[in-house]
Amino acid sequence: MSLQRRKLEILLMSNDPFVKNDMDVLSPPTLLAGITPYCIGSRIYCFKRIDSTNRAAKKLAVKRVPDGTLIIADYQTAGRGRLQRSWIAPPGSSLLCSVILYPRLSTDEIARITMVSSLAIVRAISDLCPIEPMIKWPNDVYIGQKKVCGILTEYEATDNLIRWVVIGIGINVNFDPTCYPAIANSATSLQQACGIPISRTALARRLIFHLDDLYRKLTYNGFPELRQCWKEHSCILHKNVIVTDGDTLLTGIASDVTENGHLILQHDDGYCREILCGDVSLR
Ligand code: BT5
Repeated sequence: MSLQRRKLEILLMSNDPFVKNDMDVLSPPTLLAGITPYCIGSRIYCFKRIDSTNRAAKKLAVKRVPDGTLIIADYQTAGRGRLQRSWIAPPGSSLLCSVILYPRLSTDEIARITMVSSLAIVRAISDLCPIEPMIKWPNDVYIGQKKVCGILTEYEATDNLIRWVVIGIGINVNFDPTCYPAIANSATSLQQACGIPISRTALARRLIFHLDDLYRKLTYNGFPELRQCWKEHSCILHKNVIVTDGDTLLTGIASDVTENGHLILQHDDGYCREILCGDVSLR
């Protein structure tokens, strides 16, 4: 049986014994049944409706809740991306969550957290769907030319040392982005890409598993191996790109990503520049 067909069958029958027919009810017992994470999901809060899981997570993070605390919601009234851009997700259609972490990292290394998260998302989607998602630096996951997931990493630091990090993750699962003019041409969902509905519970469980695994590796083994894996899933490396950051527009080849997750942009004259943040599109 082909890999694609096997994955589709897993999806349809929900081979995961802890995922019942009720595909869309996210609850702590179901999310953690049968798995014992090292950290992620140490505590879980599920909301039907919330302003933003990141906003709630940031309030909890300052109270030093357990490392790996997860906040998950069916609907956000004020979901957002970077620079206060809004995040579109109709009720019950998406995986919307935030994870609170207390990593021993300096602020220079914060992008590692976003990179580890995007790799976990790619693995979680790949476990369930017969598609190959790719990572677009710095914080997006794409299927083909369209965005299926965005990550919003926020943190607080003292003296260059991170006190807490919140990783906000929005994955488009079961909705048709073409119904939303703002993202009609730029977004996709797992359902749209696979042609069938996907279990949010199964996806959340795979995400907890992979994020837990990769965060443990980051903590104990460091970043080099993870960086290599991340690079294998990048959709911009070695391509001609345009990087915009505010009014600044730069062009060149996305030649590498550094140990700290910064993009190396090689200009046409050969000069290489390290980029810390921005939006990238293919040239
Ligand atoms: C992001 O920002 O992509 C990060 C999005 C993070 C959302 C999660 S949901 C759970 C948690 N709680 C929150 O409040 N946020 C996080 P950025 O790179 O700035 O991209 C934002 C842009 O993506 C918007 O300006 C739109 O153009 C586009 N966009 C909005 N909704 C989208 C969607 N559902 N799918 C694809 N693109 C979308």
